[in-house]
Amino acid sequence: MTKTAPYGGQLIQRIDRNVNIKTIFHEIELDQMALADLEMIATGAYSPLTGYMDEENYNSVLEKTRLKNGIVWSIPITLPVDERTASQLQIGDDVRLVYDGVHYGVLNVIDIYEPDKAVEAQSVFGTIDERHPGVKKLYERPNYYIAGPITLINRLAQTFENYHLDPKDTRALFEELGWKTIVGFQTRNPVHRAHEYIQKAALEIVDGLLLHPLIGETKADDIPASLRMRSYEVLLDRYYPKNRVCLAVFPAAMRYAGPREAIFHAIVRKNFGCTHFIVGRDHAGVGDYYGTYEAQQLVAQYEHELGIHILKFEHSFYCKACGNMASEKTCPHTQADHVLLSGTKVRQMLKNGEFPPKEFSRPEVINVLMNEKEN
Ligand code: ADX
Repeated sequence: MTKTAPYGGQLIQRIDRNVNIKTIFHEIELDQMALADLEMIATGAYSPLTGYMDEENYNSVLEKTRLKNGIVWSIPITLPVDERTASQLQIGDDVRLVYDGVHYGVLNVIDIYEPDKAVEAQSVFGTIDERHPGVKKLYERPNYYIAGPITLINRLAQTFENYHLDPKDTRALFEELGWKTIVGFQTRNPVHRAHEYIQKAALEIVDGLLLHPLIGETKADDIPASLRMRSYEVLLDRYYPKNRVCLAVFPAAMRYAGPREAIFHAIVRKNFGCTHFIVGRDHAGVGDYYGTYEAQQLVAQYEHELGIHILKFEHSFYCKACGNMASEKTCPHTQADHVLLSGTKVRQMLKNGEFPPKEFSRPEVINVLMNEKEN
């Protein structure tokens, strides 16, 4: 095992392919987010959670950013169902968890409750504005929550076969490689030079880098995971030391909860065996909902309790006068010398067949984004 203990002390393992579901009458149809959460709970990525949250834990997370046992937790992990399904279930029932006709899990019902979504939106996202993709998603999901411990009975299809590593696998790999300090990197966007810069800056002070792109559900206009993974492959091939980087996928859905999601992302990467975690500019943010360093500030409040070092990076860019990647911390020049592009601007350029500058993104990556079709 690596030196990092799983969050809460024990790596949760809830996979059992031999559960007999023939006698289980009730069934819940999962959505993509709940299905991904099922796998994340079962493999220990969400340790110490053993199931979808009951009302007490849910309220505690919203009000105090803590589970009811007092440990820090920032994102509600819930299983929404419609009113009809909720009315047919009782405490103590076993339920089959189904997605697209396949049985993936079972759950023992310990709680059924109706959330106040406005309260949830305000606590988690800091807004009730339905243009926010996380709030929109929250309101689209059904209105009752079912809680209880789960067991995963079937593994999900693996889209990126060589890159699916459970927390127990990354932990074993780090041990085998002799890495004592590992920095985790969350990302949902195509890799650019600033990402590369902060990853490599971190790599200067730790043994290994876990590149952990999120491949679960994202908002419609984000770049598809298949292209992002392909970009990483070409980049790693040419610009990263092979023996110091592990590329693996993070199958959960994106929440776009900015500061609260940064805490969640750090906890999860601790479970994957990371000792350090990068939080840069507007981590897990969207639009103008969060300040540039709000995520860093919130994580800093809880860092000593999380048991993972947070590496906070300032907004980084290429500076033409420096002839280097830099940030306000290291560069004396003005914005006129800085190559700064928003994600939206880059998406627009790609759409129009324009090549973003090589100071912003490696040409190899742009080639992938422009020329390859989504899988
Ligand atoms: S995120 O939603 O997963 O946070 P993204 O993939 O863009 O989006 O970012 C991955 C990580 O890199 C986050 O920690 C983010 O704060 C950081 N980051 C992205 N761009 C920059 C930048 N230009 N300077 C510093 N940090 C950045």
